[in-house]
Amino acid sequence: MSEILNAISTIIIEGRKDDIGKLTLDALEGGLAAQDILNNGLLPGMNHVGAEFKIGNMFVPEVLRSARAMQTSMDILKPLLAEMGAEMAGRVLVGTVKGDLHDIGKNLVGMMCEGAGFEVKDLGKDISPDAFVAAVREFEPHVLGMSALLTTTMRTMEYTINALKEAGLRDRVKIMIGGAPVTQNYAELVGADGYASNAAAAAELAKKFTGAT
Ligand code: B12
Repeated sequence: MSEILNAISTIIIEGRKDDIGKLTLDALEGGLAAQDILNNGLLPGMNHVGAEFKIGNMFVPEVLRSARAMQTSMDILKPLLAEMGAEMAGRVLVGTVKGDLHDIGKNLVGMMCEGAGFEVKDLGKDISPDAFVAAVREFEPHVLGMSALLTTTMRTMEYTINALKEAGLRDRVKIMIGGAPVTQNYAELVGADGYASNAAAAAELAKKFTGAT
């Protein structure tokens, strides 16, 4: 890996948002392709962050810093990637269910999926089943991720899945769910395709669903 790609990975791991923009531009000016910067600079950095987070060596504020640095670089690269028709890993739609205002974990899931190369649309929080259905119809995601942090709102995941069934859209999207009260058993009970306990595992699950590696 070239020196500058190594430096980009390091800056992502260290979450240095103010330095990553200049380095990304330097790499482009030095002749590196946007796809190369994404695959061999940003993603290895973010993969490292995900792995460290999973084993408890990095914590939420650090992951958020890394994700923001990643976002800064992606803002520069995205138009170039789109121009070159670079293959994204797929589309992921995320949102926190109706009645629930907790969005920190959901934001992390979105950022980690973006870090894994997905195009992510974040609907925000307090999202009704109908709004999820409308967004699935419009955005046509490969994966829908629903988050709930309250035992009182987790039932809404089931209602949303039912609404997708009624709209005839259920089979067009893989559904993963998560949040503190959610479990693998619950995912099976409500007919989701999977559950992940943290953002890194969520990105891995999305990759598994779409066959991206
Ligand atoms: C921060 C917080 C708040 C903040 C939320 C700010 C925000 N912007 O999100 C505020 C202050 C607004 C808040 C409000 C309330 N809260 Co609150 N809150 C928390 C707290 C302390 C941390 C949650 C958090 O962000 N954790 C950090 C993130 C990174 O972890 P996470 O959300 O679990 O997400 C990870 C995984 O779960 C997973 N994941 C998450 N989403 C998804 C989605 C998918 C698809 C996948 C695959 C994975 C995944 O990956 C994430 C990253 O690794 C928890 C306590 C706790 N320890 O969880 C209580 C907690 C969730 N809140 C609780 C309560 C009761 C409330 C209130 C009702 C309090 C009140 N009386 O007003 C209100 C409800 C408001 C509402 N309608 O939603 C209770 C819930 C109890 C229950 N059994 O339902 C908790 C557990 C606290 C407690 N012990 O009592 N809260």
